[in-house]
Amino acid sequence: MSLTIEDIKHPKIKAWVEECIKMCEPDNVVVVDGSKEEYDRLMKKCVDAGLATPLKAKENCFLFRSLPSDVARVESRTFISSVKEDDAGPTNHWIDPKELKATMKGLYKGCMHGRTMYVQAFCMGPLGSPISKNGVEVTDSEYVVLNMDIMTRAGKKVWDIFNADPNAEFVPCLHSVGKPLNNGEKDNGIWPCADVEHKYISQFPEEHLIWSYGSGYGGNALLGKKCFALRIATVLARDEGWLAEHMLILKLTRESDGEVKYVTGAFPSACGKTNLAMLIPTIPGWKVETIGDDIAWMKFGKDGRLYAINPEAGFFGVAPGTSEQSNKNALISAEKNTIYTNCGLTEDGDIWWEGIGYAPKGKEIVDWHGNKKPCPANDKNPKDKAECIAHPNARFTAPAGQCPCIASNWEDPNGVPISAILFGGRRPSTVPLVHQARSWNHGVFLGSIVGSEITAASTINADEVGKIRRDPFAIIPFCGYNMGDYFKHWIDIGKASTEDKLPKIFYVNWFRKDENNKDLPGGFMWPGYGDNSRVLAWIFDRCDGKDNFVETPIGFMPKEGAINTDGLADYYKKTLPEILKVDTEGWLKEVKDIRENHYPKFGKHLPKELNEILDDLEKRLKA
Ligand code: OXD
Ligand code: MN
Repeated sequence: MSLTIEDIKHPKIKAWVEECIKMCEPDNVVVVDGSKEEYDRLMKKCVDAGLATPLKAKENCFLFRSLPSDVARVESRTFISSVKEDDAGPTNHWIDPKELKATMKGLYKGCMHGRTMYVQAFCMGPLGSPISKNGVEVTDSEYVVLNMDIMTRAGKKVWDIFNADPNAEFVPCLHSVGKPLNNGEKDNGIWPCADVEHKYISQFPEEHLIWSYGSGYGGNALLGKKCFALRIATVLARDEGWLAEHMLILKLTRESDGEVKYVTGAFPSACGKTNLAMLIPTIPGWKVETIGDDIAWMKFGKDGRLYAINPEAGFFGVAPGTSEQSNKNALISAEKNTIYTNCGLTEDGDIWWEGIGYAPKGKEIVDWHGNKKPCPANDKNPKDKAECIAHPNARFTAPAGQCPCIASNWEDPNGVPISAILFGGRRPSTVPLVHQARSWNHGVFLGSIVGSEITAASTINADEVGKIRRDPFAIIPFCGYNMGDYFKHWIDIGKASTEDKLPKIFYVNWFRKDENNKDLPGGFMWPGYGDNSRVLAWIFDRCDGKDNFVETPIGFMPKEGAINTDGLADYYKKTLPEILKVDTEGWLKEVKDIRENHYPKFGKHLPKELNEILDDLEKRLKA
């Protein structure tokens, strides 16, 4: 039975929804119940409006195409609107909340004319978990409701929580695509959104409030994800003494004795976070299962250990590059009940993208703009990005429960105890395959220096090539407050427990290159993907304190023979010693870059502990 506004009993939610109705002036209001019947009805509405195409080749799967102006998160239009500018810090865009609210109220006024307003209650995290948090998204986009239905626990079960407790906390999330339909106008198959200069993705950290306007895409619009589970949650975590992180969570089992360890990992975009979370080990005797692929919320248990939950219920994965070889488990996860966005459409009604592992069948294919093109002969990226069949940020939204390697306890309300935290980026030089921090604070230092080297492929500015684009803790676009204070929060978390109970911290680098070695596929000195299990096995043993390491100036590293190389191609066996040694000269340059270019950005907010570790590292490298 569908819900109506009368079914909302929670006084604060009711009052806030009424305010939204008054401001946005929708034609109708629907309270989302989360039923299958409702999902099917909203999807049919999208199909009838020409916004979605059912995929003949995949059960209950649909393809959406957005406008070229609305294909990704828009960091330049994302605001941390704290009362004081200093609280947003040097890495966030800031507008005074009074000014931003006045501007956005002007845009919201009447913005839902001709549209239905959906009121969707959702829970981030397993229902009933003490770590989970609830929100309500008000939106005029069916696409958002459908995606949020996959990505969160949404609907009646969450309304029941609110109706049972009039004081239950919630994060209000207001969203509009910013495209009112006046005088009977229709979308007519055109993705609704506003011009870039009218897009606003706003977080008001003091009020734990989210206002998003003008974009219908991903992290801009599915407000439970980046806006709530990271930007607002980092603020909640700081204030309440826990961690909200841009991290995958995996379960690692040593099959010989069934011993299990849980590992989280933070990597900047395009470093294979989803692939690592769903890895298929190449070494026998090890099993990797997935708890989450993007976000981890970690809280201390009574035993002083950090316990993590995945606040999400689905994967919003990047499609291009996902293949049987790179991530078979992701492909299987998205075989049914999945929403695809900006992928190619084949003649037999299936999706296709560059890097899928095969050329499309048939003569013609429809690209992400909706134009017919001759089928490419292979799945390689064309030289000109404009020729791509799928947009490079094309996505699949798939229920996490469909993943063949989802851990049976992925929804444990108590979370899973974390033994290791990994950091990493794309570093073609200097940073070895793996090294372990000497202490929690040293680990915080490693998190604070995460970054990827800028390559000719990622910039049009030749002067930038070779420089490091730092993305500390891979959370720069998602931290809801001053990053210097965020570092301090991590240092404080270390003080709340003891080193033996805290997770061990590691820095990994799958991306060392030697362009001159023609044996190496792509010039990469390490195969990555399933072979990363070799490094995970070493990390597992390190967490048990096994004598498998040597001390070096940069931390603990595998001693000779400690990384399992059985079955590894000879050319990788040959390059392994090179990526397992300390490049003293490279690290001294790193120290200089951190001291001169990176840390000064955080001014007085940078905790002194990080400068001390930096000085200590330099001393050790020069000793
Ligand atoms: C994502 C991102 O979409 O990190 O997960 O941008
Ligand atoms: Mn992410």
